[in-house]
Amino acid sequence: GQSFVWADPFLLDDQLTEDERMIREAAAAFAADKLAPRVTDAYLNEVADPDIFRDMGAAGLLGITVPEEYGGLGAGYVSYGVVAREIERVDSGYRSMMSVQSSLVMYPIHAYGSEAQRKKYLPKLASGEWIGCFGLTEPDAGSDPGGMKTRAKKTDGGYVLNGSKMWISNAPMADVFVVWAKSDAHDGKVRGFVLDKGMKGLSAPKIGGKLSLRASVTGEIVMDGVEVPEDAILPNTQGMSGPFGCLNRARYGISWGVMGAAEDCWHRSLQYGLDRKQFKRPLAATQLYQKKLADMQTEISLGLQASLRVGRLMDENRHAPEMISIIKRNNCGKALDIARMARDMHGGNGIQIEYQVMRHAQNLETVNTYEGTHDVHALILGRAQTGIQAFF
Ligand code: TGC
Ligand code: FAD
Repeated sequence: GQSFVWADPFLLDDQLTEDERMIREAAAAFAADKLAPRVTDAYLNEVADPDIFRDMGAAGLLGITVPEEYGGLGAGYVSYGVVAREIERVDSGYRSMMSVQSSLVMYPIHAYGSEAQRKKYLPKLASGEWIGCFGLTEPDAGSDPGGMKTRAKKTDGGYVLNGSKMWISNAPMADVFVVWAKSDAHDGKVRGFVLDKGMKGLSAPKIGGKLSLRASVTGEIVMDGVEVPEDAILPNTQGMSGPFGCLNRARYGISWGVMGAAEDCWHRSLQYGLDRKQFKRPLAATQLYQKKLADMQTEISLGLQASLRVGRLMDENRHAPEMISIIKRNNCGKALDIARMARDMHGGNGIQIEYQVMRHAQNLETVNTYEGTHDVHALILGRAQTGIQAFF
């Protein structure tokens, strides 16, 4: 037999390789040392610290799946997943900073870029010296990014870009902008471009007033006749499969990340229920409280197991986007439910920053929405079963 490990019911740790366990432990130590001490202040004051990229880079946490020759770790998708889980255990905004840099900026430059682009950008993105952002969403094109208005017009020496992107993580502090535009020279097909900070006509104003993901900065990208040279285009992708290929990786990482945030809520609720007495006994001695703890444990262990399975399939190149829709949708929805439940279980204290659970709940509202909303992933899965697209 095997005694039951309440915090790891299906012995997930046992299913990791030695290397994956080491990477997870390193990420957990980093999160506890470098991220946890910063998060309360960052969240309350809505400040994103660019030094976090340098710190993550020094700890080897940026571009986990990018080959070592470009500054990455050359590890697999399970390693990337366990890192996302440990970082998001502290804050979804910190995981956002990491996943945009790794999956949405380094991945496309590696997968779709020229050798010169890889050499120019990847090492500095891996070290965190440069910060990257990914511009797909626009004010009038969110769930339907194919409806984007940004245009690239061919000129003699390159392209001119016009348009604006909305809700872009890291944009106000970014050095490198991966943006997607319809190109007149390619029958209006979507192409990717890598822009550098300081280009004429390029700006990235911050979006203020967020009540969610306050430790991560979000902005617009405004492109007002930005002239880019020919070598700014990502040569090896055309059409929407380019940006979607990046989203697959980021969504997969999110499925692990949100389980980390949910675990933090679960463990805090358990401790709170053991410490807090009402009606002369601990809250944790009541049936309702225990049922909630059981629900949290169940959903988290099932969610992590599913993410691990998809990660293994990704490492074998046997994944389909719909698998990723299942785990992104389910794990985000379940994590949000768990965080809201944790807020409730903490009573009045649950609204205080020092108990942290409401911060997670607020963050998870965004995570349930970005990278394809909960309902958009349902429609992807509905289409895969029925053969009928129900988007419009
Ligand atoms: P559809 O007709 O389905 O496909 C168009 C083309 O794209 C290909 N494709 C994919 N390729 C790879 N992976 C996927 N997951 C793919 N999904 C589609 C498809 O094969 C086709 O290729 P081709 O060559 O035949 O043209 O496209 P559609 O326009 O009808 O799409 C519908 C829908 C809903 C699936 C899609 O638009 C969608 O996923 N919408 C959600 C948008 C979204 O997720 N935006 C995310 C923005 S980035 C972000 O939020 C970052 S936050 C990160 C952080 O801070 O952590
Ligand atoms: P909409 O598409 O307008 O959706 C509004 C509502 O309508 C949702 O409930 C949705 O599910 C529903 N809906 C939409 N279409 C349908 C349909 N066909 N049938 C039924 N219901 C439907 N984007 C980037 O490109 N890069 C980033 O780095 C980035 N970071 C982000 C950071 C934050 C903090 C936030 C909030 C967003 C970020 N996004 C980013 C944008 C994000 O991906 C979009 O917000 C998301 O895709 C949803 O688009 P939307 O906000 O326009 O909502």
